[in-house]
Amino acid sequence: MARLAKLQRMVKDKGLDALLVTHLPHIQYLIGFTGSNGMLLVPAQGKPHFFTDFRYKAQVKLEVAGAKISIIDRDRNIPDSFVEKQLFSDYDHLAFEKNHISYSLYDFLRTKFRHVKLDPEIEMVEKLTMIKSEDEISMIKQAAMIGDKVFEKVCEIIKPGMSELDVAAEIAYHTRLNGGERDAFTIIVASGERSALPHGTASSKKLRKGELVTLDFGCVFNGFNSDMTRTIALGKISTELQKIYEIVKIAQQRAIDKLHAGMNARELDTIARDYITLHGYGSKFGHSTGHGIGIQVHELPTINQKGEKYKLEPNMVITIEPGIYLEGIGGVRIEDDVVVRKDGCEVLTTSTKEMRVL
Ligand SMILES: [Mn+2]
Repeated sequence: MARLAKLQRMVKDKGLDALLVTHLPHIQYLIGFTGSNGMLLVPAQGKPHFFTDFRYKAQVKLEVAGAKISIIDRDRNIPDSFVEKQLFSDYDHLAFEKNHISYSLYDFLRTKFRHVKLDPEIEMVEKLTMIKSEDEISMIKQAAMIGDKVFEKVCEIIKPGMSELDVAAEIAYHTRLNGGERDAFTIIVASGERSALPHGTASSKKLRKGELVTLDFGCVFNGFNSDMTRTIALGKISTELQKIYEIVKIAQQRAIDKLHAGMNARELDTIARDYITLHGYGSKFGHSTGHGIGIQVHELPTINQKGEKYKLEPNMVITIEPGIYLEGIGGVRIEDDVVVRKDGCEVLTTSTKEMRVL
């Protein structure tokens, strides 16, 4: 309820009549609904109104709190009911989630409610979710603990001859056994040359001795995500791969050591990036140092060179995940989830970052 009240205050402060929330993770965050179809109208004043369909008639009674509920019959759809109920008849300004609306819905609103000014909102619920409560942090912490257990287990299982898909299947299986509701995203298992692909989802390629294997995975626990990456070695690896491993490990640790509330996201990115650049691999680290994490795997703030506008505040949860990728050779990435604290940070991912040679 506190979340909805905060959002309603934001809607009011912006001089809007209401915000139409169409992004399902935002709807879950605001009222608890976990289904796959729904829209939530959050007015500046009065009770929020949630719309879904018949499939969720019983489920909403169990899940949804803080909103009036309308179940739409099978022959109609949610936007039609906005017209039938004349929902926006006394509105001047209706905001919508710019990054989470279909063109057809936008066009429908525009043509059916010509008297209403439609305001594209980019980062309204996003800003609300950026700062976590201690309860929310404990969910992410438990999701991260599941990740650590899965990593331990998978290290016992991994061996040359298995395919990347075999490893991904073990990660998914042990995630469930340890209480993860689902994978946070498509599991990345990238071995050998494929470890130079920052987002190399598992393939049928078989693992071989002398290769690095990057495992990047996460899970959802009570609606909150974790995200971790470890790169392991199968037997003896080349001197160059050992070298980039050490550089990434130190760059990642330096960012953790220097992180504290009050700095901005760009400064944090610079700490990891400068170390990698100093050692000659700046051009091989082509992605952000990290991102916010919570009800979604990727949230605000984004930790990169454009992050000056994001001051890091206590109780933000972010990832720190620098990497080096050498095309045709291999790559390394190491990622932890951390909570920004006043004088430093709390690292939620506890698996060792010393190179594991299996
Ligand atoms: Mn990540």
